[in-house]
Amino acid sequence: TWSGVQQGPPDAILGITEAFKADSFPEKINLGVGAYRDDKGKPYVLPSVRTAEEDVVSSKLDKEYAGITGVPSFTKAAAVLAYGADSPVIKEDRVAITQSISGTGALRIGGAFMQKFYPHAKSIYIPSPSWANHKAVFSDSGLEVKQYKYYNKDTIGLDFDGMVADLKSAPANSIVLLHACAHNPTGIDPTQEQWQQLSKVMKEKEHYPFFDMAYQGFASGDTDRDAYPIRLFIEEGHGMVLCQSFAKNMGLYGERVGAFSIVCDSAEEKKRVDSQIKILVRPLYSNPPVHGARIASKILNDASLNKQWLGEVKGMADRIIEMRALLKKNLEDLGSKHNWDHITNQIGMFAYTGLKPEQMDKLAKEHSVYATKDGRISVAGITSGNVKRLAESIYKVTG
Ligand code: PLP
Ligand code: TYF
Repeated sequence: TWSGVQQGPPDAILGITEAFKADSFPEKINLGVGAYRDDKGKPYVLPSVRTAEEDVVSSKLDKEYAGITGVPSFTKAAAVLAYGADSPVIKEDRVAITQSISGTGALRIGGAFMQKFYPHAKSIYIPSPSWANHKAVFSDSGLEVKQYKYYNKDTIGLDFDGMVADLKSAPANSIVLLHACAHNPTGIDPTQEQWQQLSKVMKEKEHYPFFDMAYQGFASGDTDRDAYPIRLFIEEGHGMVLCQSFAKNMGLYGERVGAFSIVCDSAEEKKRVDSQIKILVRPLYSNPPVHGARIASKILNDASLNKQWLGEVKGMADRIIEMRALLKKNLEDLGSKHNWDHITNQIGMFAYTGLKPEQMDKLAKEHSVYATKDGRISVAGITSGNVKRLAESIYKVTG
């Protein structure tokens, strides 16, 4: 039956973990997948998550199904975290929101909703480059995926003029995917002034913002500051859809906790939109899992746990910033002639090193340092114990 099924390529990011596991060198370094590690290189379960989880378990709640849109105390708090407690969209009760299978599931519901209901041409523009899964998720949703300029390889920075020009030349009413903060893979975000300009261009062209916020808190260490573009666009009167992930900022990766929301014009419109989200979700997976959402709900709704969690998010962001500085310093101390300012200018979990695919190959083959071919390294995988050997390896392959 399946003799016609061709061998497919492995996931470009998750495949790296396989290569890493197969390497027997004891000092091997995995900078592939974007998952936070502590300074010992170990996965990190946030203490606030441990406490919330113990609380959830000891409450001995039943295991009944959640509603189609998930755990209400979670989604309500997730919306507040993103839009802000004082946001008019919260006060006027016009955000339709559903729990989702983490950020990816939110993107997939969003793709399906736009494909079914967006009244204009169903093209979505994503940045070049973007998270590799974006293209797959949106084309599987039946949207036409196009790209706008984002990265300037000469400056290893943002191609802001190219981005604006592409948004201006896209047909009016296009859907535009924007990384709210900590752009993956480049680690390069627009400044607040640039966001203001982007909002104006999007307004002029009547483009529809599709925000992906997978790293709220990871860029600056402050969840409110990282939500700046969301809140600015709301203030400027944009409608939007928003995908949230709690994989990174709560370290709930495998629990798959996320939310998808749509900002509507009124509470009445929200009700109608909400009914259609339910109709979309039902045949996809019926209803989402409850355990992770209960943990997240506890953290978001309990004042003292919330405060603790915000401190832990900042702790993760700060450790990453420290590793960026250490990597740059080690490269300079080795006498590298290259400019490594971008390592510390970039933000979030990833650094886009500017290394070529051949150099990345050498890093893996000759130095047992694993990361994606595009030169992206997950800074969260750097520790005070491996940064020196990492810098030496990068120095050797870049000269
Ligand atoms: N969006 C971006 C930009 C990401 O980097 C990721 C991966 O972490 C996701 C969405 C979704 O991740 P998850 O489905 O694990 O929440
Ligand atoms: O970019 C990353 O490394 C994260 C994690 O199919 C990830 O976003 C990578 C690939 C994938 C799922 C998650």
